[in-house]
Amino acid sequence: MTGQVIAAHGREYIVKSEAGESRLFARGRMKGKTEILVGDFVTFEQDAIASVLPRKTRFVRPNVANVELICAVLSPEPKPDFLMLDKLLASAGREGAEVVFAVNKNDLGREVYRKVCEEYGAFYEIFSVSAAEKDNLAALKERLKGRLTALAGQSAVGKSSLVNAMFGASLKVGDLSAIGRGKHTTTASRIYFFGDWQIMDTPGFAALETDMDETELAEYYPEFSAHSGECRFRGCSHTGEPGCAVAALAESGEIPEGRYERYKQIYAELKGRRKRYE
Ligand SMILES: Nc1nc2c(ncn2[C@@H]2O[C@H](COP(=O)(O)OP(=O)(O)OP(=O)(O)O)[C@@H](O)[C@H]2O)c(=O)[nH]1
Ligand SMILES: [Mg+2]
Ligand SMILES: [Zn+2]
Repeated sequence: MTGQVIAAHGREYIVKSEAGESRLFARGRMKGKTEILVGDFVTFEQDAIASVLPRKTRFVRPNVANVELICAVLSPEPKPDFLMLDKLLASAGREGAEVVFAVNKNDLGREVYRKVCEEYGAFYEIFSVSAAEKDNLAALKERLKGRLTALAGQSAVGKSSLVNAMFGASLKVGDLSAIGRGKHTTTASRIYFFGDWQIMDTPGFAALETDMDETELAEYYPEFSAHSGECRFRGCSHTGEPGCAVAALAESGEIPEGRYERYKQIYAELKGRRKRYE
């Protein structure tokens, strides 16, 4: 039998298949020691998972498989962490997953939405929504239809609240006192099925890991890739070489300066990490 892992609790997995939902265990000697992730398609016999089928995509934070669309959720409170967001976008680019933005809590103001539109609007679709006031949710919901979609973003931006408001679900939502204390309300990723929708609610994350090589990073910046042939040196890393077209466009404001500054920061982080492990 084949099914999809919709939740994991330690060594126990909930797998959805034609037979409904089953509680399964990882077989002691599963071939190739593959980790089993939420989103994985697996084969199973009786109560044991026998193998993990090849993945379309794989993310490290959230640690999930086969997500095709990421809905990056942001809010005015807690304030966006753009460095984390850019890492998420780079990971999505690398995995070939699509991204849309949901700037939630627009009942608290729209400055964040405006800033996000300025920096990301040229390449990403951005929805201004409110889970609390059910504002603009129909448009967002329509966009998420038909493929495995993960809501991702910092803790307390309202990921679970959005699932509840869009689908009439009753996932656990944090109280306001949790904001800023680093408390996670959702503690594990899980897939929910609502008719044509497959929605994965994920815990907020505090850091983003990726095994990306720094030399790939620029490929996942749509605003850079059109210009990378214009740099003086082939294989320009866009981190300070003379005659760098990307740096010049950041200087003139054609490429958002924040995006460029964070690019250099992420580049340095990836490079430092690789050096340490070599
Ligand atoms: N004002 C306002 N508050 C909201 C809105 N959506 C969610 N909240 C509040 O934000 C807080 C966090 O909401 P959650 O849905 O638990 O956030 P989360 O992103 O799922 O958080 P984690 O599960 O910890 O990752 C709760 O107090 C919600 O009531 C909104 O549209 N407007
Ligand atoms: Mg949550
Ligand atoms: Zn360059």
